[in-house]
Amino acid sequence: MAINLTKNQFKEDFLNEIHAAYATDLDGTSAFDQFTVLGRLINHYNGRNYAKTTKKYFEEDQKEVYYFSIEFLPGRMLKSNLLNLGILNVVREGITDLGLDFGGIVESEPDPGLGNGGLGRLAACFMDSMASIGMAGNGNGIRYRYGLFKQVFINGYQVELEDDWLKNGNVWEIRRENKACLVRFGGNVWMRPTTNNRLEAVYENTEDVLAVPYDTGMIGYQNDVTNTLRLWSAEVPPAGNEKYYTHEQRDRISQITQVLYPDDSSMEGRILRLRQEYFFSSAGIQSIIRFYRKNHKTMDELPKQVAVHINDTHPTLVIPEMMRILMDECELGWDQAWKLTTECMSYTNHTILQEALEKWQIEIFKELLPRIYQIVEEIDRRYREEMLPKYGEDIVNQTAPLGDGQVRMAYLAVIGSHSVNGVAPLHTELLEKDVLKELFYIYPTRFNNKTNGITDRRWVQISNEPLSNLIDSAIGKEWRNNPKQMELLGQYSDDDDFLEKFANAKKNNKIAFAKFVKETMDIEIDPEAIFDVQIKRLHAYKRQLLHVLEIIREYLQIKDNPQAPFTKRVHIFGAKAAPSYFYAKEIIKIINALAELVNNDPEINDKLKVVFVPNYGVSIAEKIIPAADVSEQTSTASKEASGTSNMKLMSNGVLLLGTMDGANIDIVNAAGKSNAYTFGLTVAQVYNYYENHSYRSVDFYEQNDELKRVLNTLIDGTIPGIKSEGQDVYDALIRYNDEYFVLADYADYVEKQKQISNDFLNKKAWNKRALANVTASGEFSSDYTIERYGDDIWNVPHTKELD
Ligand code: 26Y
Repeated sequence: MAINLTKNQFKEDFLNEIHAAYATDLDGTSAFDQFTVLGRLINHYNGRNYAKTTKKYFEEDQKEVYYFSIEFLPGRMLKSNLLNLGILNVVREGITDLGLDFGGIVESEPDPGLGNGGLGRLAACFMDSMASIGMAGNGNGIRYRYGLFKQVFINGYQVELEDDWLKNGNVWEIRRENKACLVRFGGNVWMRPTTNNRLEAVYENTEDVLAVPYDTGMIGYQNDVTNTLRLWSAEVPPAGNEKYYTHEQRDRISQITQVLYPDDSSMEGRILRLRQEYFFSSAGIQSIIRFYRKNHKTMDELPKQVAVHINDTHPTLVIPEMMRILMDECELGWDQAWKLTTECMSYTNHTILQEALEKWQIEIFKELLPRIYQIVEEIDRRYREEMLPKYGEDIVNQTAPLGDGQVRMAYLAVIGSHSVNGVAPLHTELLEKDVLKELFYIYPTRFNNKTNGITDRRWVQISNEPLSNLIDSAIGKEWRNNPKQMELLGQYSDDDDFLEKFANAKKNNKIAFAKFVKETMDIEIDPEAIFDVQIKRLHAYKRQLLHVLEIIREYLQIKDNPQAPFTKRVHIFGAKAAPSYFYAKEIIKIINALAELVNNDPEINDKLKVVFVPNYGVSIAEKIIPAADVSEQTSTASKEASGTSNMKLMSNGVLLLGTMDGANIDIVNAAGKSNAYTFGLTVAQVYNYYENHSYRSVDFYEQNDELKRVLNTLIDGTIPGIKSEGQDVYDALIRYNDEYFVLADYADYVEKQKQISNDFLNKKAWNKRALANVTASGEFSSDYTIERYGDDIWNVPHTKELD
């Protein structure tokens, strides 16, 4: 239910809270102060519900899910909390009545950048969906003192600044010091026989870290449910603990939760990351077991009460940690502990890139986590003992948790879980046939697919109000509860009047975005142009380069013939590169250099614009997505596990231009082939090139004069300001044989871009196809994804009926 609140009541509450918090009248407060006061009020309004939800789960002894993720990217929470409490409009009106600027207040909230990209944002969509469908679901992660770096461009180069998001406090979090626990690192451990014939782990010289939880309420959509996102912070244990901490140790401790690792697809073997992983895995499992024991005398019911989900391999140590607690603290034998553990655990893989599969040197691992290592060794020993007679030495060596002097986290995760899933049908198929094929052979029934999803509450209802209101007026509000109802929009596909309103909503969003670009970047863009959008991490496999080559092609086309007709384009990018990813940063520089050239050439005459919005993240995405016309999803087939910006753009009526990769395939199937543009090599063709070693990028270069000319601009001075960058990219594509098949896909991609320029001119047909995308987008709601996780993997119920 929505909260019962009148505008007048709200205004009174707000003014009282201003006085309580700041001891001043309204005119003495900043937008941020007003935001904080709104946050406090929301906490007042919702506190009782939050407490009630927690209590209900406990009293009814409900099974709960614990979603372990080293990243969560929730975005700003003010509007989503107001929406979910059903008081967004009342509060907005009240604030406006008081003469305050609601938009400015919203923008003053820091955006918690506690993740890199898709994986972290997925975790946040899942939190929202769990609460909103009434599922008992908790998040478990790290409270990074500093989030992902803030990106600025200096002279076209990416420069990383710290993201001090907690500087002014965080109104949403509750520090629960009474729920803290100790996490042990290092030292020695040995097993001492006890009087009752058991072995007991004795720890010596460990470095103990206090894990303090900060809880944030995850408010469900108008259903009185508030779940918990628990983020752990590392602190020096309080004095009184007999140990003494040196400066060095204190530093090491505070480092653990100091900053998020800014890499998303190349594994860093650094010990600090392993510390982070064990830290939140251990703290989370300890708190789960402590809670379980309040209600239960034996451990037998654990899998009936608890589902632990491992989001990528980063929290895999929950497996040996649960084993440790069950054996060392609850005094269970190995077999029973293993049975309970594997029944609780499930794992999602998010990548097929080898360089993103985590592996830890045994030497490092053992020294940092001696008891956990003993347990992993025993998992490995038993695995080998059981599987060797059935599958032979080769397969067992290839799949065991320990091998090549390393702990192989993905294998440990599969072996210690009852379920392993990929994030789109193609991705799951590739896990089974390629990346994890030997383990699939051994455990065929464990593998399953759960296609990703996104929450339309944030990505449509909040960020695209013009569209949301239009949908309400056409089909009523039930789609807000049940996104598949967007199908009902199908009846308007030939309704001229509706299509015009639909186009107008888009137009207004484009105008708003143009205003933002003008104000923040001082670039004029024409809302009548095609807004061609690519928003995602900068990575070679995602091939922003194709988009770059298209811009160069368009530039040359206009320069060749400035008078010829040309469909206006604005090419919009948002992308951060990992600070150590040199090649990705070179591509950023090239895009910025191109922007400089194209945007300022009088002969181009505003037909073409390039806008690289700095510091892409959830908040920027909310501005770009509603304004987009074309959604670039150009990964090399097989490389993008799913993609999720493709889904967000689809719900906002944006036509996909993409390869048959990840969830693009499912999006195109749902929207209908004629409502998207697909191009490029198929997975089979890519694999064929690998098998036969038959790819020669230079052949594509030699055989396509246009492509040759475009590529040459990287090195012939056409684009001022790039020197080594242009050369390096040119070399990667030609001398080093183009690892991601950019040149192979160029011609087909350009062909589709030309079609887009043509098709866009027929406004009505375009709008109809854009609407077809919205109409079919409901199935990509994370509400359904979470329902499937609950039914098939976690065995946890939910209260809301979904279509
Ligand atoms: C181990 C470390 C280097 C690492 C850190 C972060 C490895 C991976 C990641 C993050 C990966 C990630 O964001 N993957 C994306 O997950 C999305 C949600 O499933 C997918 O849609 C997307 O295709 C995939 O690249």
